Amino acid sequence: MNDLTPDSKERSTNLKGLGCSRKRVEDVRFVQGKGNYVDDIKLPGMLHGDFVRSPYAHARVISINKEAALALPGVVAVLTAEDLAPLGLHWMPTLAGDKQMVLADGKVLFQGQEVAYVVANDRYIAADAVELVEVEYEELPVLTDPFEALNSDVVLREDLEGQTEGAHGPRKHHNHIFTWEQGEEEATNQVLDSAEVVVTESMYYHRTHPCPLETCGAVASMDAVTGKLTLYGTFQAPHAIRTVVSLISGIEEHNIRVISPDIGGGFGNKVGAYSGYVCSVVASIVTGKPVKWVEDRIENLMTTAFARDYWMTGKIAATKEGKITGLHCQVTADHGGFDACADPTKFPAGFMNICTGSYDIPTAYLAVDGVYTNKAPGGVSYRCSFRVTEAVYFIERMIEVLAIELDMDAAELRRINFIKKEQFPYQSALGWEYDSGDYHRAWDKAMEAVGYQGLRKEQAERVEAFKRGETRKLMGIGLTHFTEIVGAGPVKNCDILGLGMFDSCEIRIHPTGSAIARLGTISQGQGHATTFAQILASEIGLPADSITIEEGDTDTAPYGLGTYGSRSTPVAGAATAMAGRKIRAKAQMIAAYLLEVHDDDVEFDVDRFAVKGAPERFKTMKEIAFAAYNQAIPGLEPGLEAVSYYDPPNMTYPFGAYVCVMDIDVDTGVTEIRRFYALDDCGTRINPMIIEGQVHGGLTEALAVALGQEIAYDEQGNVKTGTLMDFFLPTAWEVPNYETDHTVTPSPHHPIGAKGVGESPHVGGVPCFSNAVHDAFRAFGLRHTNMPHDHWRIWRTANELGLHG
Ligand code: MCN
Ligand code: CUM
Repeated sequence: MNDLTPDSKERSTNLKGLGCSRKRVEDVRFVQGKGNYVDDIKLPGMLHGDFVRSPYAHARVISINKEAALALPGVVAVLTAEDLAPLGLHWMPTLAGDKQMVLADGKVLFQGQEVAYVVANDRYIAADAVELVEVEYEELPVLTDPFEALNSDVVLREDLEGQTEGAHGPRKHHNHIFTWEQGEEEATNQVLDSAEVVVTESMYYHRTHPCPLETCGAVASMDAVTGKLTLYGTFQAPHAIRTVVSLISGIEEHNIRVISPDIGGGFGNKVGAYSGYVCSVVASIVTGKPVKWVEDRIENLMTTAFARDYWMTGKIAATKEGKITGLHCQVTADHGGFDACADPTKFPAGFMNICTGSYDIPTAYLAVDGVYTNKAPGGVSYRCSFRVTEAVYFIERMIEVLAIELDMDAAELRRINFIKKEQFPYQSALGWEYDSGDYHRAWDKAMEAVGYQGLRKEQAERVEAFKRGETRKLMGIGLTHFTEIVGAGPVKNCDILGLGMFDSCEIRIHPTGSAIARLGTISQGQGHATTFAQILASEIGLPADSITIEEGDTDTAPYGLGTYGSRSTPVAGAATAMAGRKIRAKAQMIAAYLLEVHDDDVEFDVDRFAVKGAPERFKTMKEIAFAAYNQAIPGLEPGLEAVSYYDPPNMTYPFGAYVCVMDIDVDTGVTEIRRFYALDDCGTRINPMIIEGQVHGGLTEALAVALGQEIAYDEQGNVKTGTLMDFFLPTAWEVPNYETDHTVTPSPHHPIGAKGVGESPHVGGVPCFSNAVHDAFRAFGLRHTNMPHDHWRIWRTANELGLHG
C-alpha cells in the first residue's frame, strides 16, 4: 500500500478500521434493554427445569422418592440417574478426558451436586417440587484438602477404582488424577544444589469464581416431526457443544443447531458442559416440549466452574548479583470431584509451563499433580488463559521473595533478568517459543511514568515515620511484569476432545458494497461485533459500519472452537484478515478487468484499486462489489465471498508492566489504592477504547481476587461463600482510578500483528495487587502470606509482625 496521502488518510478515517476507537455497536441494543439473553427466549409450550441438589459434600444416595413431587399440579417429570441410564446419559465426558455424573449415580461428590431434575409448567412450580423430592443420604467422610486426599483411604471416585491409568498418564493413588511434568528435573536440581543463592517459598492461589452477571442456562427444543434439536445456551464454544451433544446423544450433527445468543459475561464460567444442558435436552426429548433451565446465583457460585485452587512450591536459584539460574515449581492442583477443566488435551495443567515468566531462566522444571476432592469440579475460569494466572502469580511472587533474600530492589532484579529484545523469538526452558517482546522498553516506560525512584524514597521516609510513631499507615509499591500466552492454538499441539483449535471466518460481500462476516467465536461482552468489523474494514476497504458481524449460530457460522483463552483475536481475528485478503485478491482481478489493465497493474489504496502511476483511474470496493454481481467476467465466478480456517503457527505472547501504589492502615488492615498504572502490549491495537475497557474490567476482577474474593469451604465441604453477601464483588466504591498505557510490539506471525488482551489485566493484576500488600510490610520482615488480602488477614499479618504495639 502507498503511504497515505491527505486524501487517502481521510478515506481511511471514514472506514473506522484498525486503530480506531470506534464506539461499540452492540451497546445500542444493550443500553436500551434490547439484548437477547437465554432467559429472554420464550418458546410456545415451554417447560422449566430445576435441580434437586445435594446438601452434602460426600454421601451415598440411598433412595430418591419422586411421588410427592410428581403429585404437585404442574409437575411434568422428575428425572434421576436411573432414568438417564438406559440412554447412557447419566454420565457425560468432561473436556479434560474425565467423565462426570449428569445426575447422582449412587453417590454425590460435592455440595450442590445435581441429584434429580424436575420439569414443570413454570419455574416456581419446579422450585416447589424440588423441595418435595425426598432423598435419603448416608454421609461419607469428606476430603477438602488435596494433600489429605492423597493420603486417605477414602475413595472418592469409586467408578475409577483400580484404574491406574488416567487420561493423562499413571495415577499414583485412588484420589490422584495425573502428574504432568515439563522441563529437566535433574538439571534443575543440579543448578539448585550448586547455586550461590536459593530461595524456597510455598504459596496457595485460592479457589476463585468469575460470577458473571448472567448465570448459566439453556433452552432445549426437540422437534419430534423433523427430528431437529435446537439448543440455546450460554456457551462460550457453541460448535464444540454441538459436537459433544451429538457424540453423547447419538443425534446426527446436522440435526443439532446450537445457538449462543447474547451472553452476559462468560469469563470462562461458560466453557464447560453442565448437567443442566444435558437434562434440558433429555427432558425436551421425553416431553416433546421446549425446556428451559437457568441457574440462580447460589447454584452458579456453588457448582459451576471455579478456577485456581493451586498449591505451589517454588525454588529459585540465582547468583549473588541476582542473575537467575534455575527454577523449580511443584504444584498440587485441587480439581474437585471431577476433572472438568477445559485445557487443551496435551496440557492437563494448562499453560502453567509459562511459569518462567518474562525472565531468561536457562534451566527449569515443573511438576503438577491433579487431585480429586469433595469440591465442585473445574475449572477454567476468570480470564485465566489456561492457568497462566497461576503461573504469573507464582513467578512474580518468587521474584519478590528473591529480591528480599538478596536485599535488592525488585524492579532492578526484574530488569537484569528480562529476556532481551534481541533474544526473540525466545525458546523458554519449559518449551515455549515466545514470538516477540521488548520488556525493557515497557518496564522503563512504566518506571518513569510512576516516578519509581521518588516512590521508593517516599516509602522509606514513611517507614521511618512509622517507626517514630508519627503515622500508622504503611506504603506498598506492587510491581509486576507479566508474559501471557494466548491464541490456542496451533492444531499440532492444541485440541479439545480431539477438535483442533483453529478458528474461522466466512465473509459475504453484498452487491451494494456492504457485508456480513460470520465467525467461529462468540462474544460475551468483548465487543467482537465492533472490532472484527474494524479488521475487515482495513482489509477490504468497506466501512466498518457497513459490515455485520455474526457469531454463535452453528447453522450459519463456520466451525470454530469459541471464545476463551483470549484466542479470538489471535485466531479468529487472523482468520478474518485472511478471509478479507481472499476477497481483496478477487476484487483486484475484477478491478483490473473493469479498468482494462493487467491484474498486476492495479494496487490497493484504502478503499479502492487504482491503476499504478495513475491514481485518478480507480474502482472503489463498492463499485467492485456491484460488478461482482452484474458483470460476466471471463474466468471468474460471480459473487464475492471468502472463507478462512486459520491454524495459527504459534501462540501470541502479550505482556505488560503494572505498578500499584497502596496505603495500608496497620490498625484496621484497610487498603487504599492510591495509583494503579497498567502498561499493556498486545501488539497491533484494533480498538484502543475496547482494549482500555478490557483492561479496566480485568484489573477490577484482579482486585477482587487479590483483596477479598474466594470460594471457601468448611471441613464438611460446605460452601461458605455461596451468596453475594459473603462473596466479595467489587463495586465502583472499591475500584480505584486506573491509568492505562501501552507499547506496541506486533506479533510477527499474526497477519495484522495483533495479540490477545482480554485476560492480560487479570493475569498481571492479581500479582501486582498482592505484591503491593507484601511490599508494604517488607521492611518489617514479611516474605509471603496467602491471598485474599482482605482487611482481616492484613490486620492479622500486621499483628503477627508485632506492629500493634
Ligand atoms: N482487541 C483489540 N486489539 C488487540 C487485541 C484485542 O482491539 N490487539 C479487542 C478484540 O478485538 C476484542 C477484545 O479486545 O474485541 C478482546 O479480545 P481478545 O483478547 O482476543 O479476547 P477474546 O475476544 O477471545 O475474549 C476472551 C477473553 C477471556 S478468555 C475472558 S475470560 C474474558 C475477556 O475476554 N471474558 C470477558 N474479557 C471479557 N469481557 C467481557 N465484557 N465479558 C467477558 O465475559
Ligand atoms: Cu480462562 S477464562 Mo477465559 O479463557 O474464558
